[in-house]
Amino acid sequence: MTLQVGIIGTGMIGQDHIRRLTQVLSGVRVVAVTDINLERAQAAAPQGATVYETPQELIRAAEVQAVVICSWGPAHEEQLLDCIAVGKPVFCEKPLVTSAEAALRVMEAETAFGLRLVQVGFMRRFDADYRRLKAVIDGGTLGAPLMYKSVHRNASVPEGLYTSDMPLNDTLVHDADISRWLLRDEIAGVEVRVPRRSSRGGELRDPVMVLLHMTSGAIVDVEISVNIAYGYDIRGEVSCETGIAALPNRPATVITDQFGIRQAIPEDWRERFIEAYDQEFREWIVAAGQGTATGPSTWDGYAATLVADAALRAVASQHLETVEMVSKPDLYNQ
Ligand code: NAI
Ligand code: NAD
Ligand code: ISE
Repeated sequence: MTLQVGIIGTGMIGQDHIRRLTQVLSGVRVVAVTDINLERAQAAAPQGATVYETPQELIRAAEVQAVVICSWGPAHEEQLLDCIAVGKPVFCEKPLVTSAEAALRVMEAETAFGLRLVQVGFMRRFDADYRRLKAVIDGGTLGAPLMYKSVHRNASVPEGLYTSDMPLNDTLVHDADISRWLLRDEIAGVEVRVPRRSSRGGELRDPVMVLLHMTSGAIVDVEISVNIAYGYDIRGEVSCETGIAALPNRPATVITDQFGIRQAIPEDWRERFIEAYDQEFREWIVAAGQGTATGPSTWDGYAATLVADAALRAVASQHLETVEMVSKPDLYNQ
């Protein structure tokens, strides 16, 4: 069976996901696209796909069996609620939504529907290195995890579009999610420290240092730097009771020339997580073909959104801000 998919948002990641769904993965076909900027949608549409004028029309089209949302974060809530209203499985890029209240509205709609329909784009959970790291922690040979160091560096971010809130409500969501998943823990509190500002980002608040206080007492420190020039560098190291487990350095061609001996670093998220995005969609296609969703859920999107909200409060207050979750609906325990 071939899953017929509609894409909402044909910007950077929308175009990259269209490429993987048309040229890399099997069992799927992009039959529809839309974007608030219709010219961009037309340019990105694969051969034979229909360009719809609005997300509402695309979501309701009979030919569309499942939806991929790659619009910007503030547009996600309405598009998710629309997919749930018609019972279509939906892959939604992170952040799920941009406030805890919006996340609760999506959760309410999905639980009322009674079946998981939403997978959130937390692709790190599908990365082979993160999966091997988690297997070591879960195996228990190193004892309980006590601390986790997460380094999240972007070479650059789009000037003017990426604002000072975004290290905390756009970028940090990946580190928040991977910490909960790796440590099998929830985040109970957030602190933010702002060091000397990088001159490369002008007035942008960059870098930031975030402390996530986990329910177990474990502490996660996150470095977010979004203008570090040299590349897209993602690191992670878990300190346990009797040892340490860390993500490996990525294998890369060794170049020897007049500047010395060196290995290339990924330019951006597209390159670093290329296999992880492929794998997240492989798993999504299987579940969506059965009319449901697996993987990172609305609950996980809600948790990350709460952390983003707390981080924004913490950067203003310079105090520890607590995170309080509603009780977990049964739908997300299955
Ligand atoms: P982008 O700005 O390049 O593309 C977004 C596209 O959505 C634009 O073409 C825009 O015109 C369209 N759009 C916005 N609102 C819309 C609406 N209401 N209806 C239809 N189209 C709409 O942004 P980018 O970088 O592609 O990011 C898109 C999403 O993907 C964001 O949620 C972002 O957080 C996420 N993302 C995730 C990454 C990951 O590693 N998982 C990496 C990059 C982005
Ligand atoms: P982008 O700005 O390049 O693309 C966004 C597109 O959405 C644009 O084409 C825009 O016109 C369109 N759009 C905006 N509002 C819309 C609406 N209401 N309806 C339809 N289209 C709309 O951004 P991007 O970098 O592609 O990011 C898109 C999403 O992907 C964001 O949620 C972002 O956080 C996420 N993202 C995730 C990762 C990741 O590593 N998982 C990486 C990059 C971006
Ligand atoms: C982007 O939206 C992503 O999700 C990337 O993975 C992240 O590194 C970047 O900072 C975000 O802006």
